[in-house]
This record gives sequence, C-alpha cells and structure tokens, in this order.
Amino acid sequence: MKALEGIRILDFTHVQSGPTCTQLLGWFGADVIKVERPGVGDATRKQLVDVEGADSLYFTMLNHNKRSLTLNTKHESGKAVLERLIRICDVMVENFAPGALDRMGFSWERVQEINPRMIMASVKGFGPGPYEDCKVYENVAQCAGGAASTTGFLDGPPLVTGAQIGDSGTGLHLCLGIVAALYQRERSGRGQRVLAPMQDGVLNLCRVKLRDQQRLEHGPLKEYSQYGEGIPFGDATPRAGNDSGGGQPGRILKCRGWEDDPDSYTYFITQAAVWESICDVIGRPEWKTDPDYATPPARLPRLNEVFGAIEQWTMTKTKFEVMDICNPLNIPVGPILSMKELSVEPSLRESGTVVEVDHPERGKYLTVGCPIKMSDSPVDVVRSPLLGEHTDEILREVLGYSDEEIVSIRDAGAI
Ligand code: CAO
Repeated sequence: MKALEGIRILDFTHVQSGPTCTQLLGWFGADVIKVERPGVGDATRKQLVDVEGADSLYFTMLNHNKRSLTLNTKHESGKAVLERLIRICDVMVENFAPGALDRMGFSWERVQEINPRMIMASVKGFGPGPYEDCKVYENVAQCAGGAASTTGFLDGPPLVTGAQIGDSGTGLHLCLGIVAALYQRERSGRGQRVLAPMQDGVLNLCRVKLRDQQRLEHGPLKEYSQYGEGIPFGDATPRAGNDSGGGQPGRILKCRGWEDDPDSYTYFITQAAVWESICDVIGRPEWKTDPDYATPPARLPRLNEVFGAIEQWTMTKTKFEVMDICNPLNIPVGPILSMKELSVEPSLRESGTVVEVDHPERGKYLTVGCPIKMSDSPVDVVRSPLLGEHTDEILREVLGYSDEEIVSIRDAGAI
C-alpha cells in the first residue's frame, strides 16, 4: 500500500513545472494518466535529444510512474473522453498557458459541474495582477521572483541558478497544495482550485532576501562581505556572492587541486560556537583570544582576512580531507560536488535518490528518484511511458469503452 493509492490524477501537464508535481504524486502511489496531443505529445519528448529516435532525457527524467493517453481535447469525441476522465479522476493538474483550458471548454466552473469533488491544480507564471496572462519559463520566474537580483557577485550582473526553483520548485509547491486539498476533501466532500504561481514560489524560496530588504532600513547588513570591504549598501538587497544567508559568515574556498579541477572547492562556515576549533585547525591559535578576532562582531569587518587565512589552509587539503577533518569538530563545511561525482556516489544509489532506469528506446539512463523518503510508502521508479502507450488500456479499463467504441474514436482522429 502506498500513500496515495486509489487516487487518480488527470495529468494535463507539460515541460517541467507540472510534470515534476505529477511525478511526485506517482511516486506517492497515485495513478497518473498523462494526457498528450496525438502524434506530438509533451514538447520535451523531442527537446535536447541525445539518442536519435528516443524520448529525450528531459522528458524521461520528469515523467516516471505515469501512463500516457493521447487525446485531442479540441476534437468533439476527444472532449467526450475528457469529460469521462474528469468524472472519474480526483485531481486534474495542468500548466497550460493562461486561458488555454477555458478556450478548450473546460473552465473551473465547467469542471466543477462535471465533478464537484475534483481538485483542479494549476501552475501559472504569475498570480492575479498585471502579468497574469503571460507565458512563463524557468528563468523568467527566477528573475521575476527575486532570485536573480540577489544571486551573483556585487560587481556582476544578476545571475540565474542551476537549481530549477521556478519550475521544479513550483511543482513541489503545487504538490503540497494538492495533498492538502485531498485531505480537506476527506472532511468537506468538495474539491477546490489550487494555484501555484511561479513568481510566488520563487519569492517564497527567497524569503530570507525579503528579510534582508527590511533589515536594510535599519542599517547595513553586517554579515555581508561588502560591509567589511567598506562598500556602501544601496536601497535593495544586494547580490551576496557566496556569503551565507544566515548570521554565520561562510564562503566558498579553494582546495588542493583547484588549478586543474573546477570543482575543487569547499564551503566553509565560521560558526561562532566552533571558532576556537577553527583557529586550531588553521594554525592561528592566537586568534582565539585576540580581541580583533575572538568575537563574531569583531570579525565582521575582517572577513576577507579571516577567510584568506582559512583558504591558505584549505588549499593544502582536498575538499574531502577538509570534510574529514572539520566534520568531527562540528565545523560546518561542504565539498562542492560535481554532477559527475554525484552520479557515482554509492550512498545516493543505495538510498534510491540516484536510480538507473531501463528504457526500451534509449537503454539504461540515470535519473533522480524520489527525494522524499517515507517509511510506509516505498517508491519504485518506473520508466516514463512512450507516447500513447496506454491509450487503449485506459479507454478500456479505466473509462469502460468497448473495443468498437475505441476503434470509432480512433477513426475520428481523437486519439
Ligand atoms: N489536445 C488538443 N490541444 C491541446 C492539447 C491536447 N491534448 N494539449 C495542449 N493543447 C493546446 C492548448 O489548448 C493550447 O491551445 P490554444 O493556444 O489554442 O489555447 C496549445 O496546445 C498550446 O498550449 P500552451 O499555450 O500551454 O503551450 P505553449 O507551448 O504555447 O506554452 C508554456 C508553453 C510553458 C510557456 C505555457 O504553457 C505556460 O506559460 N504555462 C504556465 C507556466 C508554466 O508552467 N511554465 C513552466 C514551463 S517549464 O519551463
């Protein structure tokens, strides 16, 4: 038995944001029916193709544990099939451009009429407001949600981050809204609309930067490196390089081999509680009692000097040696791990976070499994479906169509 067993998802999602959400629902045990345009399917199937003729990794890595049904929902017989699907599903998840579902004839009002218990969950770029009609992609959301303006170095342009906080981040937010709505439906008997705008999701993840925006009104942000460097603050939260977001100063420092290996770095936090251990480790025991270095406020204007000294030490060690030495002393450090290193890390393979999957068109590939571990709801990662692989099976077994009816829907060009 799995957490969401018995829950049926009408998955109208495409690209990344929506599919990450429905993939999680599938991992939690829901029956996810992905509806795709006949002959075309989710556009990502054919984006960033690395194996000619096979579904791309972009698609396969976002669509595990789903069944694929091709359906032209603008066609009259396709609409009839969709109505039947809405009747028997618990949740409809979509991330079409604003207005697309209304144009298709399936507004929230219409969906409620067909199935009052339906939870209709949407990702949009923006919530209600001046930009609500815009189409939005990952980096647009990162920029509009405050991440880009606060990422990067002070003397450089805004930067986007590799973590897909706009798409996958919003998919996570949506997923949480869906399971909460399912729980509420247990008591109310009613479905509801769930909306996760990408701008809002990114801003939620940038919460600490809005914190700093308000702190700025009361004086400079002393834990930011620019404070110690004597660079005045402007009127908005600045880009903070690799400074840590909390009150404990941190930086990314070079480790042995950095000249040849772009990932030979470690994150190093000068946690106040372990300052004395840090002084001993880096060979500066005198800093334990020197009033210019002994307390966190005294160190703030000297962070470049402090981290410079720590880096002299980290450059004599590999990033893993730094970890081995500092961890037992509770000094918070973290090696910068490359995707190559993560892909072969045995513990991630054992925990099911990095999984090898076999696919009929492309053979074996690696994917990220479910990052949420539940003791009573184990996850088996099942390869993504081929386009329309389950069309007949769903029409017959889930919707109760006879073989003759399926032939006539196919002849009409709706599947
Ligand atoms: N049968 C028939 N028509 C279908 C269909 C089906 N099974 N599935 C989709 N369509 C139609 C839609 O109804 C729409 O038609 P209209 O434009 O005539 O209403 C059309 O296909 C295109 O859909 P779309 O506008 O959603 O797709 P797009 O490629 O033009 O835009 C995107 C993509 C992602 C920008 C847009 O969907 C969007 O803004 N979504 C919300 C935000 C979001 O999720 N962004 C993240 C995406 S990941 O980076």
